[in-house]
Amino acid sequence: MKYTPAALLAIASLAARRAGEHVIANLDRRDETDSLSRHDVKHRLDVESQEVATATILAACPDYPILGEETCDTPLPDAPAQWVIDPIDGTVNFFHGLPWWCSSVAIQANGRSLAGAVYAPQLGLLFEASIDTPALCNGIPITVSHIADPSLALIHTGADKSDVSGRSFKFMRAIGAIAQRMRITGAAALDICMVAAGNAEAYFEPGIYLWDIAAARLILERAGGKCEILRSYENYRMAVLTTNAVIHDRIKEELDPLFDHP
Ligand code: LIP
Repeated sequence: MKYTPAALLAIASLAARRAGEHVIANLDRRDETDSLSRHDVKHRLDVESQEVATATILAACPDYPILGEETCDTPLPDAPAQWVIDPIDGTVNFFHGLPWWCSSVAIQANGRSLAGAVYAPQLGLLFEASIDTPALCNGIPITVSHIADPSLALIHTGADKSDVSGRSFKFMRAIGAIAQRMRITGAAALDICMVAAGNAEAYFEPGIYLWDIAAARLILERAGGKCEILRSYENYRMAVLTTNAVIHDRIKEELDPLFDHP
């Protein structure tokens, strides 16, 4: 590849920042939705900020295709690498005015993230990492926590938006029983960055998408954490467990058998 990880990270960070800044510049359009459903919102600014991120990437690196949440139905050509964009992760939060959302951009090769950035403009947080640079939050190195006892762990989770009935709650019940406290904050990339920064011990979700985790998982791994895809489904959907690494096996032990229970 002709780009260094540092160069790819600079592009990812710029694209994530520009996507987030586009949203901030248009906060007065928070009610402009393309569709509203019981468990989801498709927002006009999602589409626009993906276009902003795409234009930023293509200006600096026209060589690889781009998988974006808003265009995920378009098949991508075979290529040695691909960019992955989630223009607004936490769209439902954003729609309601909750500042807990972010823009996420990563580049992947062979399923592995090489560089990624997660920008939460209303929280003033920019998380970044590449395969040969450390995980940073606002330029300062971050590391995972050392809590090894699940009963002292803060565990973030979320309700799979394609099934917020039985399945998600089965896992939530188990997490509630294991953890010191469970948190459902509604933006997977930020949940994972919280684990990376040592502000939580784990994040699990039974149905999440590649664009939600592509950048954050690298940030977590570079901060000393562990990310494991517990199940893979079609259309870029998966069940994912991310932890501070020391607690990983004990949480997996509790959650993994639940996939096979009705
Ligand atoms: C959302 C997540 C949220 C999760 C939903 C969804 P979107 O992403 O980050 O935490 O529970 O399943 O995927 O749709 O806001 O980009």
